[in-house]
Amino acid sequence: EPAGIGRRRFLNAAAALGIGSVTLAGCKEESKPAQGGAAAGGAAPAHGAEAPHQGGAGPVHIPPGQLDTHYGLWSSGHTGDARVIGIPSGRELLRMPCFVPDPLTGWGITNESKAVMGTKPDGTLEYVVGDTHHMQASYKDGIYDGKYCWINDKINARIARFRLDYFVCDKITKLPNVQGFHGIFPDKRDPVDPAINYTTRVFCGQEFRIPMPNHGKDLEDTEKYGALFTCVDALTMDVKWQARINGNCDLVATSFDGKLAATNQYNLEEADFYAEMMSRERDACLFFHVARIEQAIKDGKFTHIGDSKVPVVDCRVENNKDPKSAMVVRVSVPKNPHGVNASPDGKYFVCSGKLSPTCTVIDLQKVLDWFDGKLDDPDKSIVAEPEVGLGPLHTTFDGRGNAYTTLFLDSQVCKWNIEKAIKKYAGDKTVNPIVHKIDVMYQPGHINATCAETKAADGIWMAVGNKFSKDRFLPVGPLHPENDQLLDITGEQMILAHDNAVRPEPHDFVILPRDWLHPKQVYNLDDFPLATKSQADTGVTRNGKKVTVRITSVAPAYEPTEFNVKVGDEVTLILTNLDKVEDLTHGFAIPEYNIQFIVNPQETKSVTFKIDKPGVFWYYCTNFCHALHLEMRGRMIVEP
Ligand code: K7E
Ligand code: RUQ
Ligand code: CUA
Ligand code: CA
Repeated sequence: EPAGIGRRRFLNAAAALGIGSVTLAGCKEESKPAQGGAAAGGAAPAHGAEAPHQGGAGPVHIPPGQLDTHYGLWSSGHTGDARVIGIPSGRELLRMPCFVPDPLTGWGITNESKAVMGTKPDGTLEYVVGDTHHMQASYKDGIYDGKYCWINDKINARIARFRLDYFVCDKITKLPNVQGFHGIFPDKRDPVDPAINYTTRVFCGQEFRIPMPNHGKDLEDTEKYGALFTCVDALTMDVKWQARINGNCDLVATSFDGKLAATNQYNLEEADFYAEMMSRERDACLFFHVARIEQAIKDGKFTHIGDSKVPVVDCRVENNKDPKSAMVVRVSVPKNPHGVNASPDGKYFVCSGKLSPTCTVIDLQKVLDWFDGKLDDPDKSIVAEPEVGLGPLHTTFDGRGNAYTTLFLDSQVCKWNIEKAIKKYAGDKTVNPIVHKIDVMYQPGHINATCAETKAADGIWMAVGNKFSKDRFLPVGPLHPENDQLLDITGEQMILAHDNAVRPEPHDFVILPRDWLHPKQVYNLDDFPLATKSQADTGVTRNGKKVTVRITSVAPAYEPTEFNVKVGDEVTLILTNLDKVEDLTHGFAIPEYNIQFIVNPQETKSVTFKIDKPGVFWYYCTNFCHALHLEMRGRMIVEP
């Protein structure tokens, strides 16, 4: 028995007796046919099951033929990509490759995806690993507009954008002079132009301090070490500017009025080792005045680092002491905070304590007052510091004035009321801001409720990403799945509704109603410059050793069904799927040549490869498409 769960089992068994019928699946009807009398018979299962979900958010089980009510956009951690999860079912609907190759779609194999990912001079991929943490979507008028979402790669300091019409990655940008790129957040409107009420910037935090520039000199000169807060243009995906800061960045938040961006900082000590990183009693939440930074750049007040062309402004606090011109201000937060999250009413940022059992609530109007010279001490913008429990990491919101913070060490979620926490901090000892705590399994990190960081936060479902699942799933060897749990938060008390095993390891995610997205399910042939629009235009064209092969697919056949090339040729093979029917995807694989990809209806993809093995190679369809799918193949005939 894993240590520390005995108490859980006792509590859960007691709760189960009260309800009278409990099933392993948490859904009585569903498990009846499969499990017979044993599961439905009312005996509490031996191993830690909860009562069936009976809250106000609706059923968790989505019956066959029915659709989920929400989309979940999920990071995949060191799997290096992103996923789309149906909520509330927890079903994984799609893997969205970005930073690492994916043989299903041919990501990292096709020329089009390699152009997005970036290649070395020899044509191979620049990077084949990735570590995605934070997934955030584009805004308009304070809610998601369904256009884009972004995700970070912590390993190689890249940011990827996905188009949400096709759910594909269309751009990847590398941040210069950055290591340990962690938090990201899009802005929600422009700080100056009221007509720009949508996302045009994405802010990116650098966690690891490195020499600036990191060219092998200054390896031990801590004065030369620094960290950057980077602004990426959301539309062009170019890096707009960077801000040199003290300490480090971790997570990022933006205000609804567009004026402020912030990052929590846990290494104000500027230390290289964890023990020293914990030496200060308080670290900080660092606020950026976006309009002033961009004015400074217009005024030419910037430098460059190394050979990067990106303008870098000086946002170190010692050079930003005058509130009237400062681009940055530091609000102190207890020891080594983690996530920073914006409340949906637009008023507060909440930093989670991590090493402190508290959350720190910062009033954004008061931060703006400091920048206006109307508040003498930036710490006077702190309006609450409720004690929530051990190891607070991230906070989400229900749109009804409550916050929900994950407690990593306590393996709980704490629901607390923001206004009550403010009253208590102001001196009213009679109020208790803590509303409810619930056990989650186990060690939760990220948390997000439906539409929580939008003006439409609705407090229906809340997902919690647990870093350990221990005994919650069938054992599959030493690597345990992780446990994404779904909670119903419509009532006063949270109700645990559903466990969902996920491959390690998701960090952040957002959940939005399904009608906020408008995906297209068939491509437009005209969007692909290389498209072969008619079967008559297929075939081989040769230019010396460079050979272009144009192929089309119409179920159940390619056109042509064979082509000839020679050892030493460099082949560019362009495949257009002329099928127009929704869901009629074909695959394309060539044995011994490391070629595999799919083409969706009306899509075109290309691959370029060197011919080095003579013989007959059957190219074939990998994606079951027709009764004659197995017959959908052709010969690549390679002459010596
Ligand atoms: Cu968002 Cu997991 Cu990268 Cu917190 S970090 S848990
Ligand atoms: S054959 S649809 Cu790959 Cu066994 Cu089956
Ligand atoms: Cu085309 Cu299978
Ligand atoms: Ca610290």
